[in-house]
Amino acid sequence: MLTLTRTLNDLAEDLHIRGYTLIRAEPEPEAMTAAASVLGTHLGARWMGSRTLTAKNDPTWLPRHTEQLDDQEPLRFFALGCLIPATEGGATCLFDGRAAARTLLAQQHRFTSVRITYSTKWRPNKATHPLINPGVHGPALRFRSKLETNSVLGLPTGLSEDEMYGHVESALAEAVVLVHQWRAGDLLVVNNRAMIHARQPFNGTRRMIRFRYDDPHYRTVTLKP
Ligand SMILES: O=C(O)CCC(=O)C(=O)O
Ligand SMILES: [Fe+2]
Repeated sequence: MLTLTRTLNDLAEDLHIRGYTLIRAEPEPEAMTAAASVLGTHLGARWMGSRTLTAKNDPTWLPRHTEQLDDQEPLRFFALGCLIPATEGGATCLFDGRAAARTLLAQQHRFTSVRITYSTKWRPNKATHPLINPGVHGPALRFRSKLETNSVLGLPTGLSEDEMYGHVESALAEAVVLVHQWRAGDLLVVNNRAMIHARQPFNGTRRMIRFRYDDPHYRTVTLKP
């Protein structure tokens, strides 16, 4: 029989296997927070840090990244909700970091020795992560595109830093799984240990709400089991 209603277990399975899931809610902060809370509780999260992000006319890409790489343990999950979509562009793109890791591991270079130290302009935290990390569903990338706040270690002989970035970016380009064009009310939940994300340039005002589960630096919503 065809079942059209999705259960919390279906959404959790999407996150673990596919790497992301999508919920539809009313496009206002209370409804989005309620939806993110129900799923977060089901996933075993204890709290969320919630923040509204409003921006206008950004002609640049937000570079491909794993969320919160300046921490030793990047978040397990985060969610992005759309309150007002951009008038043009502004899609959020997801890349499967497990597929990209497999592509890199099949190449002749020894990417397993590569590590990158990440910092940001916003706080003093700093952490070093192997490019390829073991995960519950096999090796997965932790990565942020080349920035001056990245510092690369452990390059194998014969591979320059720019060549390393080039190989990683092309492995990610092959592993794109979602170019999400936002509708008001979409809540996209992402497995941050499996996926890498980025955001297209956009025109118009774009208003989003972001939830980070178990963010050690920010707790605005306590989740009850
Ligand atoms: O706005 C988006 O689509 C992504 C935002 C994001 O990745 C971030 O704030 O870290
Ligand atoms: Fe992000």
